[in-house]
Amino acid sequence: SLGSDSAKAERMFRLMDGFLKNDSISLQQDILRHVEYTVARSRFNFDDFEAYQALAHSVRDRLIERSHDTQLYFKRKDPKRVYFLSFEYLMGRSLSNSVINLGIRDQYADALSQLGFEFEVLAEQEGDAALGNGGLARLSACQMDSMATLDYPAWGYGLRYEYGLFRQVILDGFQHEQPDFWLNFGNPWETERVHVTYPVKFYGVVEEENLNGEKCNVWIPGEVVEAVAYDNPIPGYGTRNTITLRLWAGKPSDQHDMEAYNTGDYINAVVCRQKAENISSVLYPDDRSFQGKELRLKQQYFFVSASIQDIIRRFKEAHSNFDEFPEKVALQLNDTHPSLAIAEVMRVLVDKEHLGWNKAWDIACKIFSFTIHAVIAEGLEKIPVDLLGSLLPRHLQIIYEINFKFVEELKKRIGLDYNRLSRMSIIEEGAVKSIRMANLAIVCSHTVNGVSKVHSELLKAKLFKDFYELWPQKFQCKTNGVTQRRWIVVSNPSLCALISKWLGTEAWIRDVDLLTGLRAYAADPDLQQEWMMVKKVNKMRLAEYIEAMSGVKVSLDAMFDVQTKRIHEYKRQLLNILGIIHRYDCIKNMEKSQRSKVVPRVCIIGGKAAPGYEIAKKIIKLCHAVAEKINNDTDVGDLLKLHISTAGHEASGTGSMKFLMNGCLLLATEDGSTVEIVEEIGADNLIDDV
Ligand code: CR1
Repeated sequence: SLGSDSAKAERMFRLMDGFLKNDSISLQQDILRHVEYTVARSRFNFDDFEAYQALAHSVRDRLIERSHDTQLYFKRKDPKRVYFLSFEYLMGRSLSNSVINLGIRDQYADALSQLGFEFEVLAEQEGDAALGNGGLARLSACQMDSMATLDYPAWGYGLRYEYGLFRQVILDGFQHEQPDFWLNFGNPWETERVHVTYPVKFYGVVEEENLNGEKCNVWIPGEVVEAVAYDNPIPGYGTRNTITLRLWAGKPSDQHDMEAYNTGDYINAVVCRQKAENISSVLYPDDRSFQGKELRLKQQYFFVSASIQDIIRRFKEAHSNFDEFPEKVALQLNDTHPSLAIAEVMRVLVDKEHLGWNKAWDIACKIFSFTIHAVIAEGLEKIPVDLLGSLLPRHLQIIYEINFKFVEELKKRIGLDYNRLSRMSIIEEGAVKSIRMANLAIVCSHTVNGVSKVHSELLKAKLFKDFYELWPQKFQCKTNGVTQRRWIVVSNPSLCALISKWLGTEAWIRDVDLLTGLRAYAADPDLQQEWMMVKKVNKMRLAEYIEAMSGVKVSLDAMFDVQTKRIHEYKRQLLNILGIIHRYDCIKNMEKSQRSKVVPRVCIIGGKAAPGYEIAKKIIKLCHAVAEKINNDTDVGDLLKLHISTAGHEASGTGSMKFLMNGCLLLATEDGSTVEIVEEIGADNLIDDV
């Protein structure tokens, strides 16, 4: 036993090295042990992939150790915990990130080379965990890294999709989607917690019962699915703090088909059990258009219900009174996707814990905060009342009740302004009566934030003006960021080495503001030369990749002009292509003698289109058609119909930050987070006119 006082626990946590040693011999032994016993290959005969698996398992051991210590530490300290609820996480690969954050990258590289392997080569064996669509999902991943690094007592909750974002295959210039069964070769990073499971209910009816003279609602479900936890450790950089991303998967429940077994329909009962797993099987690939699909709603409730049960279980282990709940629990809603959590918390507190409506609502209003990532009203989720009522009958009642009380209160504040009342109502009347999830989230949350200054102002002035006028204190701005650990240290090791050398410290890896220290050397010709070398070598790597992928040879002396992000009309890939066509035309019409003055360019456009988004798919085809024309330089083609979207639709944008921190120039409009970026880098580093 470590004793009970928290100071002792803290000391243990700081000093404890764990059982595993990180010297070269210990690492080699650990890797070989995993080759032999985990991967079950002979330690005298294994290939790169098996070596990667063993390596990953040895890293995982170290993560697990830290994660145990972290949990023990926080259990004893009992701080307020932050729970980040997100429907999507784009974690990508874990190996390099983990060993860098653990501070044992070099030790591993050395150990592997003693065994005749190269770290970089094995790292390439890892697949991507692509459990998300784009910016929102990568932001979740960056936030987990930051919370771990800043020693937060944080948890991330989400869904363990079996199929991540579809793989893009291009045939004849057209995008085709293929399933991303990322778990095919196993996932060494996760731990299945067979004992951390919760029943999640669907359908059925609500009945009123009498409990000690009080009326109380009992939900009798029509279907029960079990949620099982898969834990993914997230190590902080330069700290032992290792937090957990807990992802839920669907599992058949013993409760729901006993009936079928009893009536003898054995085969059907087994088939039915299998269906439960479908809940978490596939990620929806549309990042902005909302469709009222039942499966998606089921997924949302499934992960929300399991997470809330888990959070309340943890709270109750240490507390007997819900008065303390708001001091111990903060729930961050990442967009509207998890906002059913509000109704679920109310249901648990009212129907199961019997706190009474007012007390439950008071607690709910103290624990939730809400991040909005959308710019336009069409991007906001609306759930048809009929759909919600059939899938989650009790939640519909609760949302009606929340709305009734809210509208009554509102009438007292603003009078009988029916237009405004109907705009602010959580329920939207109309052809399809539906629940406005953003309104629900705003009504209950103590803070609401946009993701850049422009966006946050827009929320106050347009999208949620009525709410801002009612509750100005709720509205905040939290400009997005990306972690330099992923986007410089992992992705650009030579730039990382350069920065650390010139700053004389690695402290910038924790504290990104220290990068401004480089300004003092910006004019130093030695730094400039080293910087150019780093860029050149990276360009060579990219050129090799382009040739391997597409067969196109590109010049290293050309300027690389890159736009990589989801394909959307508002992101203006079309404008980019038209610009390319224009430049092509100019070159064609130029005197031969003038051509030497043109800066050669390699234009690179990358991104996936949602499978049902026709125009985005046509943009992909256009890209390929233009590329084929230009790369083979025949005559300039047909007339074009065009649609150029306007600025003002990007809530923040995070891709540009990743390029920027790797020394790229930015060609952008002062929209979204570009405004804050310019504040940091100076207007002279923004090109908004070419
Ligand atoms: C926004 O479009 C922003 C990210 C992260 C996106 C983008 O501008 O940088 O969120 N929204 O905040 C989104 O993916 C589903 O909505």
